Amino acid sequence: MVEAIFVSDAYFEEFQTFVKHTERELLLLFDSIDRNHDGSLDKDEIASAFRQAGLTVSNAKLDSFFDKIDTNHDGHLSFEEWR
Ligand SMILES: [Ca+2]
Ligand SMILES: [Ca+2]
Repeated sequence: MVEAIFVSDAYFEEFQTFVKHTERELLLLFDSIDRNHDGSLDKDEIASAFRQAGLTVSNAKLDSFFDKIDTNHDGHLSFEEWR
């Protein structure tokens, strides 16, 4: 990445803060969806998260959303897959 040479340290630090912040947000979101606190999200937890957000999602949509994130297809979303 040639452009990186011209990026100032200040900008880089800002970017790192942004990434860290985003990751924290993602973790908070992950934790709030992980109702049984087993460190992974199953389809029911995702479904109730959608419901809680006031979204009606069809089973087919939920399945394809889940499959997209569940890269190892074990039926659970780890934080690694989630982020
Ligand atoms: Ca869980
Ligand atoms: Ca998985």
